[in-house]
Amino acid sequence: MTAFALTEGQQQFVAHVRAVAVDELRPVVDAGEEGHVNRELLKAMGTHGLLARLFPSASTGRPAAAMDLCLMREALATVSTEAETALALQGLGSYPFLLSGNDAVIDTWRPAVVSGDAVAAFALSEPDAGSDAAALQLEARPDGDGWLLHGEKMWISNAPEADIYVVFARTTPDARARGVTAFAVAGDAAGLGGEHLDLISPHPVGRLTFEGVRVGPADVLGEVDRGFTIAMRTLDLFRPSVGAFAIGMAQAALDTAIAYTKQRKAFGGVLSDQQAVSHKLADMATRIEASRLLVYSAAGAYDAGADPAEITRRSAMAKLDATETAQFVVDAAVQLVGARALQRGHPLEHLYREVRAPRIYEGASEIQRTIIGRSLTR
Ligand code: COS
Repeated sequence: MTAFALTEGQQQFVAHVRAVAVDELRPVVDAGEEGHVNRELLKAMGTHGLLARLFPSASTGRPAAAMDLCLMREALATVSTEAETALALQGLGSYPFLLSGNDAVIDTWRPAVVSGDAVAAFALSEPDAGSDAAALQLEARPDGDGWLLHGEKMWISNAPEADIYVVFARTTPDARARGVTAFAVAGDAAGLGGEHLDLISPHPVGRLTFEGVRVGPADVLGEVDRGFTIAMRTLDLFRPSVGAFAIGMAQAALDTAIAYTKQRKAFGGVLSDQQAVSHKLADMATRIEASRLLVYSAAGAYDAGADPAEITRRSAMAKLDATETAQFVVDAAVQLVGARALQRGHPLEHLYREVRAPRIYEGASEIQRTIIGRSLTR
């Protein structure tokens, strides 16, 4: 039995993604407006084949490759969190269409999201329905053969700038998860409005308002009243990759802390000679490696078509462990580097703000524990 390792092909892919990120994407990130959708960045990802790698083919039965998604997110995160986030949001917004859209929806949107010409977004959360997603209230009122959407979505990544949204709306009142339908809504639909939200770490995120947005039967993804499952299956794929993002950030923080403590003179030697420092670095590295393996095993289970309950449990474990690990590692790195790390513009200052949100979005750590706990006692 050998230790787990990426295949040679995967290692080459990671090196390729890093090189693309350094040479091609970072300059486009720098030219963009912080906290807003960077369309040139998405197009560059399309040109360099990263989006196509995420959605390899509609004919595989699985419209996405989880391991490739995780490797890309981890590699991009070590270079540019902005590039990483742009890839991830495009994936999250597009996946429900590719998973459940009819042929017309897929034919219309797939080429544009893979080339990076269309920006996609996933609209589930509401002001009063975050962790309890089945409590969502955005109303789909029957209107002829379709519906009119009324209500609000909150903390929606890529909103209000996206070109295409998957919107989860209530088609049957008081039915919780069994009364939710997923709709495709174009960004320029009449009655759709929104505004940007300002977070501690700049992020393209916003609020959406729906005042009688018309959707018809052709816009339904999957089946009426069965949309909640589409949201959950989407999160099953993306949660391990949130873990991969977190691990990429944690690795970047560890690398920074190692480089600094190896050369920083103190107490007649360098900082890393201090046992308190070297043991802290050891804990950081060990926890990163453990989390990384959980992420890869969750992604591997998804790609291998494991039992759905196992995919869900591994996905929750990977996200929970990796995002909590990343918080610990980034905080520890700040502590080791000291006051310099607090200065605006220092890579650790950026990571310290950036690492916080993944413990909340796509299911807070508490929700991941609920999912894991239920799977153990079901
Ligand atoms: N895959 C497929 N179907 C799933 C599923 C999954 N992973 N998880 C749940 N479902 C289905 C269930 O099978 C059930 O279907 P039936 O009614 O047909 O039996 C339905 O969805 C409801 O499931 P459940 O009863 O478990 O729903 P709960 O309201 O108790 O809780 C949690 C579900 C807490 C897991 C869910 O609300 C959740 O993930 N919350 C966090 C939401 C989130 O991540 N928000 C962030 C938005 S994106 S930034």
